[in-house]
Amino acid sequence: MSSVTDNDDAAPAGNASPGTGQPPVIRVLTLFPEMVRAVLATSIPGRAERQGQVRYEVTDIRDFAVDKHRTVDDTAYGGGAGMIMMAPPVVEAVEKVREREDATVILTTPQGEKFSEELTLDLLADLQAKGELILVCGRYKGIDERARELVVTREVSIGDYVLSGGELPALVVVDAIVRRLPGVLHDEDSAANDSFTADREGGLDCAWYTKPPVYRGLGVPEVLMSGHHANIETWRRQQAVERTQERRPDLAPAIENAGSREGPAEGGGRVPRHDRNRRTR
Ligand code: 6GU
Repeated sequence: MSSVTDNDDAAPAGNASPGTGQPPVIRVLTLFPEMVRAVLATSIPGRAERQGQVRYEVTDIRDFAVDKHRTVDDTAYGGGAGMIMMAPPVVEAVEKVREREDATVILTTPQGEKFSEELTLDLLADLQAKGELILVCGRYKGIDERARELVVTREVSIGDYVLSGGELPALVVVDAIVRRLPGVLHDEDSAANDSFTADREGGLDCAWYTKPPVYRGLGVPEVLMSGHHANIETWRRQQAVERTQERRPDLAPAIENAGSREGPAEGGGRVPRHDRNRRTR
């Protein structure tokens, strides 16, 4: 196991584990450690570790195989296609890396509870309270049920489709949590009004524009060029509400009244859809 970034010169920055002065640790157990390390060393998750706001420990489950061939999976008792992750390497690995008996141990599996903003904040609070969070990357066919019984405390899925392994889901979960640690995001990463946040009433974000002012004949909504901050804010809120109602009516109840607090802004109106490939429903 090892940290994924060189953080020798990093000072702990306000995200210390309770009582230790050390940043909280996220431990990822996987059969593909290089894949996991590469992603966690990149972009905001990598910067967070280099800044001393979190630490990652990636463990190769194969190191805990119990035979000389380093076997970690086998066929299912009772028959059927597909390999099952054996219980011993998973259980031994978790017990070896776990620092707290009560650490949350998440297994990524299509049979888990669906990942969400709410679960992100729940796991963030857990990481901050315990200073430790453990993710076990499952395999498609799954892991021996006894490993779940013995060491897994929570199972998470990132949606109703099947992936080849639990590594990408684990990385999704880690990214979502780490970007919410205090101080990890800078102003330029501005996230207060991201989709699903309180600022967006749990709905989607609005459309955004930057230079150039005209691209291939397409302009920018006039209100955004007006310098009138109140009107811009109203337009953006209205836009976010319309977008949510159109694309995610399942989220719309959350923002039912959000758009009607103020009247429509001057120069407002819908953003035209420029995606020629989008099919109409
Ligand atoms: Cl957590 N694992 C796998 N293998 N596939 C998934 C998933 C997890 N979530 C959605 N699809």
